[in-house]
Amino acid sequence: MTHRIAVIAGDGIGTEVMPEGLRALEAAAKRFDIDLEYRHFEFGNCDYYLEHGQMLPDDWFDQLKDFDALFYGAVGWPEKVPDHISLWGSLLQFRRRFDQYINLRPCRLMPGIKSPLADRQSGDIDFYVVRENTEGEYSSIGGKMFEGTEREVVIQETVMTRTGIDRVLKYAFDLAQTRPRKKLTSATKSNGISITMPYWDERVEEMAKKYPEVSVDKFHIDILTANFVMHPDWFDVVVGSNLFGDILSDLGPACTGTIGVAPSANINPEGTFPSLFEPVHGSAPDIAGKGIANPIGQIWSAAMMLEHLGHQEAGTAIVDAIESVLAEGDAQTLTPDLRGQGSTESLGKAIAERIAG
Ligand code: GGG
Repeated sequence: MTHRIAVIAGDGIGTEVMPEGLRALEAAAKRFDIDLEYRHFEFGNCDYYLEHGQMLPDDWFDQLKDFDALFYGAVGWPEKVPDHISLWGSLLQFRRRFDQYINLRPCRLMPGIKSPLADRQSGDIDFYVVRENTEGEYSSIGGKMFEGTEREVVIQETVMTRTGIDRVLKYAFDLAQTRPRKKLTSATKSNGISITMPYWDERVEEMAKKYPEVSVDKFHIDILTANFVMHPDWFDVVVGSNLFGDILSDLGPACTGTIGVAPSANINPEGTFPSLFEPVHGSAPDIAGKGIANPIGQIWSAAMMLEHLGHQEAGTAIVDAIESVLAEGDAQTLTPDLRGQGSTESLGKAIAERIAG
């Protein structure tokens, strides 16, 4: 069976880490005899916007909907296009139109990486952030009034639906149930945000009744972020709204030493539409073009994609290869965010060689 992968590198370091993601995929495909077919798309980046006045062509949905997965790099180049236009014009369209309502973001302290938190060893931090991915604070409902005057007003609504909350909670509880600790933490701010967040809490309580083996903690987002830094070992599966999940899934990897290693899967669990796999990091214009971006977030996302496509063994082999190269800690191979003097390519090649076995 051939898996058809749509490849969209996007902007900035997305174009630099993508070749290393593909190199890792190729190595895994060869070793495990997996048939992958790629098609590269030149849209979904800010240069495309400058040429066409939009991030995607009108028929993007039809062009992409029959692929088995989308492999994505990063989006955004604020000097060319305001960030909210590039994001809403590309990535958020994919998430919404392909109903990728789960954003799954593993957070693990890898061997050989020094956590900025004192006394943390590999194995101490190992949890998932499950982020609601199609509604919540990321809503396009709102508007402006009296623009350009002193009475200027801007309003943007948060949208939470019972369906939207229940389906992300179900995914998170199911995941927690498969984990040894069976622990779920829910992030809200129900004291200050007095309608949507208490509603989320109610849905958590309702869902928890179906999962008696899962222990449930609820935290307000402010103290939860503090606890990510002070007690990252407390967490197992953390579920939150679109915005809170986004923040937690940057903070979590930062606690593990570098956001450069963090992967993500934007999943349509029903398989009606393709799911999308991308590093958590953005396009990082400050280091783009230097060849020093860490490719591990992209490579680990490739592992998640293979697992999603049914190739668990190949996904595990990629993660093992990442861990082995990190544990070795060769400064000539590792990128500067890992305290090395290597490049995107040197790190990507080392991992691909290890995957090949
Ligand atoms: N590779 C992911 C990426 O480019 N992220 C840019 C970003 O700002 N994303 C916001 C989000 O995930 O909601």
